[in-house]
Amino acid sequence: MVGMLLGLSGCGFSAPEDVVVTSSGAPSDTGSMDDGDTDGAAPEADPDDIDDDGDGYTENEGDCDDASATVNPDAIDGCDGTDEDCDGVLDEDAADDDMYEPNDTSAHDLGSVNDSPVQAIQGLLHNDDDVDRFVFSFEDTWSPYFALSLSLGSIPSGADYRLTIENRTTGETLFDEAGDGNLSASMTEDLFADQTADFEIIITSEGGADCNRSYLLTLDLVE
Ligand SMILES: [Ca+2]
Ligand SMILES: [Ca+2]
Ligand SMILES: [Ca+2]
Ligand SMILES: [Ca+2]
Repeated sequence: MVGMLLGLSGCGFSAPEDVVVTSSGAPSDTGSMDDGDTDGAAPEADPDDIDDDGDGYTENEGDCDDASATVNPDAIDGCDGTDEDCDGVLDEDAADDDMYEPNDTSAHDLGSVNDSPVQAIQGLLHNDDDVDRFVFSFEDTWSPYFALSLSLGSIPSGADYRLTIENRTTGETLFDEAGDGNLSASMTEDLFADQTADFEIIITSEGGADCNRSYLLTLDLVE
């Protein structure tokens, strides 16, 4: 086929743009088109096989930004709104700076609210997949307390967080609401009656989690 094209080129016929005629008269492949020819020449390099930013990874090796050496599969994915390690999960290594982690799976123990009736916790949801769990115990003995006010405030603007409170002993869900701004639960004596138990607070995001902006969780056992 090439031989026929060369023969015709002398008669004003245009060769395909990826074929040039060399001084020796042999065709060579410039690679300006997909290398679907059969001329035997080595195919040109795939640009996605070239490590443009010198971070050790090409696009085909998982570098999702080959113009930035700080973005590659080996990077630490800190809190900056960029998925530096190219795994599709945003800012997950920001959890390393969170004193309450790893409370996704192992709840952070706040102790007994009878002993510490007022508590304030500044926590962070690193991304919309983050789950923050806290556990506290309550002993239903004679006491001057009749209600526990529990509030999740300072939810970042534009975000919706969910507050869930469960009785760990019975598995009962006592409170479960999502919203912005502030979420408040009041656990009255009804809920505590004969419920010397561990309670779990679960904070999740419905969207807009911000690893730079902490929420404020407060517990206030009131008389
Ligand atoms: Ca690279
Ligand atoms: Ca890169
Ligand atoms: Ca990531
Ligand atoms: Ca990041």
